[in-house]
Amino acid sequence: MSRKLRWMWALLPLAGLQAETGADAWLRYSALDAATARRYVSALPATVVLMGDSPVERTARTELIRGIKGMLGVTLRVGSTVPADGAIVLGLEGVVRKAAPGLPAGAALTEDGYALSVRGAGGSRRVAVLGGSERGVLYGTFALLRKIAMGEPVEAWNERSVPYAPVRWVNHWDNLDGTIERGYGGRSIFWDKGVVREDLSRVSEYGRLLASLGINGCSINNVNADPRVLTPAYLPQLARIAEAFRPWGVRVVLSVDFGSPQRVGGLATFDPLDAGVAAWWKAKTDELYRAVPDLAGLLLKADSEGRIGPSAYGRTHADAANVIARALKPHGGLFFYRGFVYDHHMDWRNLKNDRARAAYDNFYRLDGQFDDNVVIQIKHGPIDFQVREPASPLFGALEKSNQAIELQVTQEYFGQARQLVFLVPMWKEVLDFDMQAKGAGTPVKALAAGRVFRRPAGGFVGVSNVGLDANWLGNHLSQANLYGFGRLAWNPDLTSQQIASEWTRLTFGADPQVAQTIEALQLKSWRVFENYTGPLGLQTLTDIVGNHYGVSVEASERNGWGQWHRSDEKGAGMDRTVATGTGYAGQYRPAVAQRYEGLATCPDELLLFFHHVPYTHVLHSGKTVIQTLYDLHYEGAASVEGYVRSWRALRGRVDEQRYAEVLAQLEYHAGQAQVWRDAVNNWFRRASGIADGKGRVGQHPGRVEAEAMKLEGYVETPVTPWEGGSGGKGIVCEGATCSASTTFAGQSAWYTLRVQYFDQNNGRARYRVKVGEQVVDEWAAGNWVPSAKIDSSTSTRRSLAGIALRPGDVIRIEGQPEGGEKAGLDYVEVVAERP
Ligand code: GCV
Repeated sequence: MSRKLRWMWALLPLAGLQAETGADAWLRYSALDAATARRYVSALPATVVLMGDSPVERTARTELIRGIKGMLGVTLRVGSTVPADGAIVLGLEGVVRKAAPGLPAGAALTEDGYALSVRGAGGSRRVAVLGGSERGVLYGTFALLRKIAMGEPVEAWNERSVPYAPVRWVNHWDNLDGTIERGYGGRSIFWDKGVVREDLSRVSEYGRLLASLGINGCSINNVNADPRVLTPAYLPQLARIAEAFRPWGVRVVLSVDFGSPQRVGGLATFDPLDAGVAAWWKAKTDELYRAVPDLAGLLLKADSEGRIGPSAYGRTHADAANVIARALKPHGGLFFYRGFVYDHHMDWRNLKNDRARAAYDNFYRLDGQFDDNVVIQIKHGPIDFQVREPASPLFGALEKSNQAIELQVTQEYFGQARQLVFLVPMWKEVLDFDMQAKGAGTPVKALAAGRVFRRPAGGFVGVSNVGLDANWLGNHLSQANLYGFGRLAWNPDLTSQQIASEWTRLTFGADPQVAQTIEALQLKSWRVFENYTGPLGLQTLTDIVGNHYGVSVEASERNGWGQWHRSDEKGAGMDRTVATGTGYAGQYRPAVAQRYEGLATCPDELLLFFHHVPYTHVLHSGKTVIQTLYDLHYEGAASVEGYVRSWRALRGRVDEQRYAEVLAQLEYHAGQAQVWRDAVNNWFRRASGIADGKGRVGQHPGRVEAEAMKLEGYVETPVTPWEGGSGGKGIVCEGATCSASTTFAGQSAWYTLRVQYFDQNNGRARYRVKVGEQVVDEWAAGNWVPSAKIDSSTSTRRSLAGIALRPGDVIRIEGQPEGGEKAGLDYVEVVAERP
């Protein structure tokens, strides 16, 4: 950027940016600056002509008018024939070519693809948006609008774009009562109190967001499915959702319960090989299609995490899949069978047991037995959306079955939308990973899309779980994950940088400082998160049997769920080698297997996923495992502190509402990263008995433990697990109000005061901080985190900058419990401010 431009941006008014709720996400169509808008207006025809009349095509025209009005401030005229003085023409490729001859030739567009063509100049310019299907017309229109928002000159718009894969779906884990399993953006947009919501306007707005990315299918209920959705009372309700989505080209998908023939069908069995069961699925599917003629398909989670499945009758997954797929076949529907099948009662004492093996072991022998409209939906890694997993070996193993990759947009193991984690770089690593399934050159994306073994169906499924909250996902920056999923599903060759940059510009505008800052934050956030939550392939060291949020290093051990990392006093990591371990590494094709099998060839970032090594093992980096764990946790937490500083510099450049909401989120995030840093480091310090070479772990200058303060009414309490609290302990208030005081003994200067307290979700305790007699801060602990306990999940930081302290000052924290929340405290930290 030129110096002059930088200077002009610096002059931007610091006020006047309108508050935004985030509801429009990346489709804000906010006004471009006057000069750019003028340039577009004079380069574009004033009329739009739609050569077609389907609901989806009409949506395209309405969207074009809306976008141009918002960004350029002019209203396109609606024409019915192509006028001599030029027009923007929308329609199916064949239809437009006939009506407006002279368009450049190109290979026929495959379904859902689009082409943009710009001919002529000035007033008689013709811009054509051609679709391979009605949806293609809509996708091309969104692409055109994106180009305007990105500032691309009209002359450069010529392009042809076809989706990489036919399946570009999202899944929702919404329950009929309106709650969402692993949803962090509020209640369901589809369901409320056991029925489909009366007001489906949010579904239609969601359809718009999905269509703008080229997403063409959406499952509307939890894979932990309630069988009632297949009863007659629900059919007209499902039809209403389909109706809300239809103008956006999004087709409904339904999750089903495998026991339905018995549970709601009144049969004595749900055995997939029983003729009566097959007939039931056929009749039920026919009934579904009468209600929703464009239903895209059905989805099933079977024999997993307590869901019933074909194992009840000793049948195979192929038997189960085919019986439903055959019922769908005459309607053109697809049947998605989840590869997420594993035993959650595994014996942890058996060192050969390994949950990571499960998907491959369950499915690879059945390759060739699934009907052509069955798709095996495979999570991107072998475990369950952990912070780093290798690509699932099942992608490279299935040659005669359709497959789709399942990516999780909702941040279940990634700070649950309370923390900033842009998942696209992680997904890219998996999608681009070469499984060597047919020699080199078979990346996961090509396998999932059915391109390697020429399968008729396949593609990308994202677990989205958006909710009714204005910003859909629980925070503004998490929207980039939904955007990124959709863009990758259309074109997995896009880079993380391209996606981050597009999303930022569309969502926050063209100010270069805003763009650079947000892009940089997004792009590094996954690795930063990995650094403080589970580096070197340990997986996410979270409360695996509980809320999947806070840190709990041992929660995954010694239970049947099989997410073991087997860290003990001697070393860490799961031995998954063929030679001495569970044999999981051998599920990959030989070239990949060898790389993971060898200690010397296994990449550091997955070392502890594949090998159990002593803490003193030296990595490729030259550092020991233990020192790397310590260092990465400090680096990670420090990076998140940096997020706050970077964001603060955007004050006045982002509208006040989003600025304040993101700032609050990042400040909270910085506190959580510190909790993780200390917990994981203290745990490994205790387990290994090896001190931090840099002397930081367990040393916290300026920190005063709450239990060491002068307490009035407060009593000491253990924190469980111990590593979640500083010193393993905290204090809780057993009376109406309590206080904890300490006398400052440092030098007179300006300080930041950090109060680490416990903000549970079962009350709204009040806190007040005094220095001497002066109240310097007070707040109510009303934050929502998924825990009602004094633990690492609820441990929250309040930072108070610019406090002048003198030796002898008494710092006093007063707590007032409310509900079940006992105004818990962990420590106070006094941090000198840099002059
Ligand atoms: C819908 C993980 C999640 C569950 C989820 C399951 C699945 O185990 O924690 O909430 O259930 O995956 O993908 O089926």
